This record gives sequence, C-alpha cells and structure tokens, in this order.
Amino acid sequence: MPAYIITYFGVRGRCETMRMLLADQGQEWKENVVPFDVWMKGDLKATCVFGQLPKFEDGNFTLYQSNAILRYLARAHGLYGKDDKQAALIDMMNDSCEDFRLKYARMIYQDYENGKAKYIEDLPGDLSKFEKILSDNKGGFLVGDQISYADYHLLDLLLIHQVLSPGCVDSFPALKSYAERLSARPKIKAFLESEAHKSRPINGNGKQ
Ligand code: 6SG
Repeated sequence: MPAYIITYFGVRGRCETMRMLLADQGQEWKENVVPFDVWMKGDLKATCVFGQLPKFEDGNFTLYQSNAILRYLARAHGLYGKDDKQAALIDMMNDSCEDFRLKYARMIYQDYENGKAKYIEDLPGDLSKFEKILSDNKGGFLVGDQISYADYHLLDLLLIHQVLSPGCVDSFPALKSYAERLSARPKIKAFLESEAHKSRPINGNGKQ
C-alpha cells in the first residue's frame, strides 16, 4: 500500500497540483475520496484540524493545508531549489500562485454568473506577470534551472485557465511553451491522459 494518502473531495481543486507533483516524481498514492454528502454530515470535518480538506497522510504523519503539503513534498523530493535564496524565491512564486488561485476560486464559487466575463477580461494582467518571470529566467522554470513545487502549481493554474478561457495563453509565448513543455514530461503526460485526471471535475460546484 502506498505510504501517501490524499483525503479530499472528488475534484481537482486544491489537490491536482500535488497529484501532478507526485506523478512526475514517480510516487504512488492512495485517493480517499469524500463525497460531499458525507462531508456535510460533519463527522470528518470535526476531526480535521482546521475543519477543511485536503488531509494528507505519509504513514502516521498527518498534514493539512494544501501549500504546506506541497512544501513537505518539495523537501522530500528535491523540488525546493539549490539553496536558501532559491527556496525563498520558490515560496514567493508559490504565494503568487496562491493569490491567483484564490481569485479564481472566488469567481468560480461566489461570482461565476456575474463575474466570469470581467475575470476573463482581466486575465491577461495576471498572466503577464508570470510571462515576464518565465521569459526573464532562461532556466526554463519559475526559479533556476530545475523544476520546483511552484512549477506544478503554475502548471495546474494554466491548465484550468485554458478550460475557463480557451486560448488565454496564446498571446504569451513563454507561458504557452512552458505549459506545453511541462505537460509533455512523460509522467505528467501519462497523468494528464489518465481517466482519474480526466474524469475529475475541476471544481466542487460543477463550474469551470
Ligand atoms: C474546499 O478551502 O472543492 N478546502 C475546502 N471545504 C469544506 O467545510 N487553505 C486551505 C488549503 O489550502 C483551504 C482548504 C479548502 O488546504 S476546496 C473545504 O474543506 C468546508 O470548508 C474547494 C472545493 N469546494 C467544494 C466544496 C466542498 C465543501 C464546500 C465547498 C460541496 C459544495 C458545497 C458543499 C459541499 Fe462544498
């Protein structure tokens, strides 16, 4: 049995980044899928430190908070740069990914009908920051010349935004080639082509 267990709703949501990271690193994990109606009963919620999922287990070690989970996996699998300064820059990039994810999630869950058009209109402003970072860094990743946990986060955001707004990266050459290059890494490609990934809704309310 794999040592890693992800307990989460049956959606991509806050877990597809860690799933891509694990897949790309050749790791196995078990999915413990919690149906929404089971969650609403409240028994599992009462056991979660902050009353939320995902919950992540590595043997008898349990973690909550998706970004803490990513950093735990980054330390374990050499996805945290080559020194403390690179690690700090990688955290900075991931914090910006988190800002971007929260903005997306607010629109999806709270303002889809009224806010989607404006969100898409403003999207180039968000994407252009990452475009500049990637075109300035000749190493091919957000930081340095090797993949970090923040790259999996940005890749997930680029993939879900291309569902929200097809073609949204087409005018950003660095972002477009980065998303294509990371998606073509053999283990990520296999993951993205898997039924498990393709059949998982992006979000818990069916909007995408
Ligand atoms: C939701 O927000 O799916 N966890 C979510 N929601 C349930 O009772 N900072 C942390 C982290 O990074 C944020 C955790 C995150 O890990 S993820 C959670 O636990 C709760 O608070 C997105 C997602 N949402 C769908 C959903 C599940 C419960 C509420 C919204 C289904 C729809 C409405 C009720 C059940 Fe629903």
